[in-house]
Amino acid sequence: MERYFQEEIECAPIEKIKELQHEKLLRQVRYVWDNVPYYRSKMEEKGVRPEDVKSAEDLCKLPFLSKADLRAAYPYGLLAVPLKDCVRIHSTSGTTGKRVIAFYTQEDIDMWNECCARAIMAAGGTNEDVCHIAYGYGLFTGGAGLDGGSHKVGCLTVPCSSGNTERQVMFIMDLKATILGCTPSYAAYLGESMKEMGYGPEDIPLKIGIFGAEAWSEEMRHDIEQTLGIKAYDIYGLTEISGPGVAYECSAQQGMHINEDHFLVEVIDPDTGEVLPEGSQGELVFTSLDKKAFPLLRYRTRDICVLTREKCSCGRTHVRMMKPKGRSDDMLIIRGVNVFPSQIETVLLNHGYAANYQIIIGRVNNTDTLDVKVELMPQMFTDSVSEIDERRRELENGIKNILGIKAKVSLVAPKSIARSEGKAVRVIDNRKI
Ligand code: DLL
Repeated sequence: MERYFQEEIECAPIEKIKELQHEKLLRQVRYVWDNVPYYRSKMEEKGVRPEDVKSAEDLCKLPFLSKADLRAAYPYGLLAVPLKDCVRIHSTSGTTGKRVIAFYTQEDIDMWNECCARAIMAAGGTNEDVCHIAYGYGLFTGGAGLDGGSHKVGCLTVPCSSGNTERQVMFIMDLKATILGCTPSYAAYLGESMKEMGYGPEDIPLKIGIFGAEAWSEEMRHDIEQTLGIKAYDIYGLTEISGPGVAYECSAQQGMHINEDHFLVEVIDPDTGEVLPEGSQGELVFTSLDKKAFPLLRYRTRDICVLTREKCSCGRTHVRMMKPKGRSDDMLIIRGVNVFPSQIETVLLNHGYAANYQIIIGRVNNTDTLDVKVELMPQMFTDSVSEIDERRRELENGIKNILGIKAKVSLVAPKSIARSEGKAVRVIDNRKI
């Protein structure tokens, strides 16, 4: 039985959603014009005023916002309400430059929590579940977002945050947790650790996983489901637009429904900025229709993705985004070839490895080098040099076939690549240093 948190809006006829988006968009453009001088001057530069936006089709007249704008406007430049109306901030895990800060009013938090509640119920969660949250709590939005959603659904919420795997396992087993929320890479690590502790899927009480915050493949989903004995669901979001729950998977697992009553989505050509027809692959751009404190219009996510409006068997009508293919700023150009780390990951998983690898890029004599360090699975571990050589060649050929360029693979002992408690760091690009 399909479960909904807000069935009426989740399953509303598309015409009704479009109508709602239309009303909200006009109101929001005026609101931003009146309250965010930074964006107002961007609009003035482009020669566009609020009255020029008469429908969603006019959205393309508005200027984009990017991470660079958020940095330039740091910390308060895009804030639309007096600071006293804000109740919280979250911040991105950016590694360079100033962090991006997003502000929330209580209303913004309530809306966000509802989005996460929709995700939990779409995955089958109810108020009888014990929801163990191992996303980081703190500046990262993962812990707080799922926590808020879990409260709305009425689950018993276990705010474990990330880290201390032994304690995580103890709580999951002792409190009979049925839902697990964390990054897919941490779920894989938890599964690996529980297996080592002697727990098989039949011993583990978990039923549902709600995993997101980073790209993960279908192969990885399958592996996690097997080790933990669960059904794993994808959830998408970004700090700038509110956090997890911008989009989520339902029982059909054919893409993630975007909460279109709150977020208007476009797909653009990342090079030209031109809006592409629905169904084309391009960069996702979001406009938040309800946010009060940090109301971004046309925010460029850098996530490359395809949308579909095909009818979904779950009954929801909101548009779905397929798994992001990668981020346009994650795309590596190696010897002139565009490479997404996910392509290399697919080769590894297809050959029976887990997603424990590192991609190291360097430059020797003006030529890019691509090294892929891959952990052997425990059952593959052997003293036989020829067997390891054979495995290595197999992977090198697999990568060559998919990317068209040669990589040097080295196979390393199980557990020798550092694990991440949050998002995995899989690429080391020494060319930038
Ligand atoms: O990662 C919010 C989140 C927390 C989503 C927990 C899901 C679960 P940021 O740290 O701002 O926010 O990172 C946002 O992460 O633009 C994507 O590139 C990537 N991302 C998030 N979810 C997914 C996903 C959170 N399900 C950036 N699949 C986004 C692939 C994802 N990439």
